[in-house]
Amino acid sequence: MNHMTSFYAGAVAVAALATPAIAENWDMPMAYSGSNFHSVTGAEFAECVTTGTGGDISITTHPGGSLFAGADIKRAIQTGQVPIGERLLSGHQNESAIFGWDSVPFLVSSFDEHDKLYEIAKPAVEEVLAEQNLTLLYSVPWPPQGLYFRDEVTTMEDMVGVKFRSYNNATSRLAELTGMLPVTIEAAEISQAFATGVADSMVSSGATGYDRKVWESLNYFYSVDAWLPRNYVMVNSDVWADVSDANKNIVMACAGMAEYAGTWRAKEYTGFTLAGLAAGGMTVEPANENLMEGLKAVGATMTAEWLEAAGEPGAAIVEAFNAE
Ligand code: PCA
Repeated sequence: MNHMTSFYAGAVAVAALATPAIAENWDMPMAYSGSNFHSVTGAEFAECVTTGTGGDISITTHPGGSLFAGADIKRAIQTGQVPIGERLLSGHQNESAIFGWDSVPFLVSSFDEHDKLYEIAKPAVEEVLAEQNLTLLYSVPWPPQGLYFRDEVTTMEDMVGVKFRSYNNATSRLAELTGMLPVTIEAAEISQAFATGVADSMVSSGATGYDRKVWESLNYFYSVDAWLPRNYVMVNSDVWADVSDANKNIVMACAGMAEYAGTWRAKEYTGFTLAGLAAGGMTVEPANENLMEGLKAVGATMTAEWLEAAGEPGAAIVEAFNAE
């Protein structure tokens, strides 16, 4: 081999080493509207990963349930139909009661308490996710949950027979225990459901009511701060295992920033969206004492049921939280 050929061979070898892994495109389904703060945070996360990995991993978000409806997103990630996605995990409480830790009524009512509870619950959630071939990247809470109604509600009796939009087991159970009639509807579909009278009430954050302009159909929002559920951005664990260590570090750094920014937005958005509901013409006020008392009794039943379903790991979460 002359000098020229050996130089060339060497250069090819170096180039081969320097050649990045084949660029991957990750489609990321998200259930909530593009304008929702979770979707905005997800889009920033996607951009951070795409830029940070130099395009090795390029993420495209699909908000509003456009790629998969909310209820189908988790399975799509688990089965590798998509590598990554965002889901409200309490929507899968039937698979594991642990996923419902964030929908236990009145266990926490503020962001700070919720953060403490999350830190305690997180390892147990990650353990169940790992068994399901899922790796958690980041998670962001929704603002505290309040009650929406078309008609004024001042007593527990006023709720009996009202058609109620639910988004997970806990919300359906709340409806059953208050004598309402639950029907599960994705957030992306609620404007239509309220406009057509398929539902006349729901429990949700000011954020979701604001995003879906529910003042066009509903007239009352009662803040009860029942719980703060969370969205989770998860990656298929097989896909994750194939990501280089360098890129894993970048993805996790972007995830950390997204969790921080998303949580900050959730807090900021709470007051802003409640003011938006009022500006849209809704009566926005705290539930009266009588209603709170009735709801707390319902909450106590739901808490007992959750503890029963979640067994020892569930009890350990609540005990550790109460001991703080
Ligand atoms: N909005 C979502 C879940 C919790 C929330 O505040 C929804 O209503 O579907």
